[in-house]
Amino acid sequence: MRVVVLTGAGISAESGVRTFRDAGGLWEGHDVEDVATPEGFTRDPELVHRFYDARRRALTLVGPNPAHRALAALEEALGEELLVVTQNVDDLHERAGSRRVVHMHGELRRARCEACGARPAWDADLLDAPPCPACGRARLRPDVVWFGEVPYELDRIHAAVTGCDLFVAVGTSGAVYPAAGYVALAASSGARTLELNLEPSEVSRYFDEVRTGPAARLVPQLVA
Ligand code: BJW
Repeated sequence: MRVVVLTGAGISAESGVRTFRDAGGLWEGHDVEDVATPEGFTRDPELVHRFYDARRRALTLVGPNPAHRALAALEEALGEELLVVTQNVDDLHERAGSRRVVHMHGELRRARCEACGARPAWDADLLDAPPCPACGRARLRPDVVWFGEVPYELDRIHAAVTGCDLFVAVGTSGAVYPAAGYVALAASSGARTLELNLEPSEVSRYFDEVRTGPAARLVPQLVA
C-alpha cells in the first residue's frame, strides 16, 4: 500500500515547537509580510535573521515525540511505499529515524546562497555569517520557502500524491498552498484520505475521514 503523510506544525507542537496560526503561534508575534516573504528579507535582513536564528537555536532544545517516532516505525514496515512530505523546517522526523522525508518548505538547519544556490548544512547563527562556503560570494539566507517562492520537490510530491492509496494529513491548518490542495489531488486520483488534527482544519471537508486529537496520540494509534 503506497502511503503519503503530509505533516505540518501540529506534529511538532507536543515537542515544544511553536505552530504558526494557533493561539501563541509564531504569527501572533510577527507580521508574516516582515519575516516570511522575500520582500521582507530585502527590507530588513537583520530582523529576518534574528527570527530564524532564534528558531534554529530553539530546535536544539527539543526532540521528536511519539508521532514522529510512529512515522519512522511505519517507514520500517513500508519502506519505499511511504513518503513523508513535511511543511516543517525542523528536523524532528529525521531525528526520530525517518529517511524518506521531503522538506517542501526547506530546512532550518541549512543555509542557502543567493548567488550560487548551494545549500550548506548550517547550525550557527546566520546574522553576521561569513560568505558562502561554496562560492565565497553573496549573503547567505535561511533555506526556507517564503510566500511567493516555489516550494521544493513539487514534481516528486505530485507523483507521490497522485500515485498513493492512502493520503494522511497530520497537524496542518490547510491554510497554505500548494500543500492545502494535496488532499483534493489525492482524492481525485482515487486515494483514501484521512486527517489527524487537534481540531478540524480549513480543508477537513475534502477528507474521507477526520480524527481529532493530539498527534502524539493519534499517529501511534494509526500505525499500531
Ligand atoms: C495540532 C496540534 C497537535 C496544533 N496535534 N494537531 C492558491 C490559493 C490561494 C493562495 C495561493 C495559492 N497558491 C499559492 C498561493 C499563495 C501562497 C498561499 O498559500 N497563501 C495563503 C496564505 C492563501 N503560497 C505560496 O506562496 C507558496 N508558494 C507557491 O505557491 O508558489 C507558486 C507555485 C506553486 C506551485 C507550482 C508553481 C508555483 C509558498 C508557501 C510558503 C509557506 N512558508 C511558510 C514559512 C516557512 C518557513 C518558516 O517556517 O518560517 O511555511 S508559512 C508557514 O505556513 C510555514 C508552514 O509550513 C505553513 C503551513 O502551516 P502549518 O504547518 O499548517 O501550521 P499552522 O500553524 O497553520 O497549523 C497548525 C495546525 O496544527 C493547526 O491545524 C492545529 O489545529 C494543529 N495542531 N497542535 C495535532 N498537538
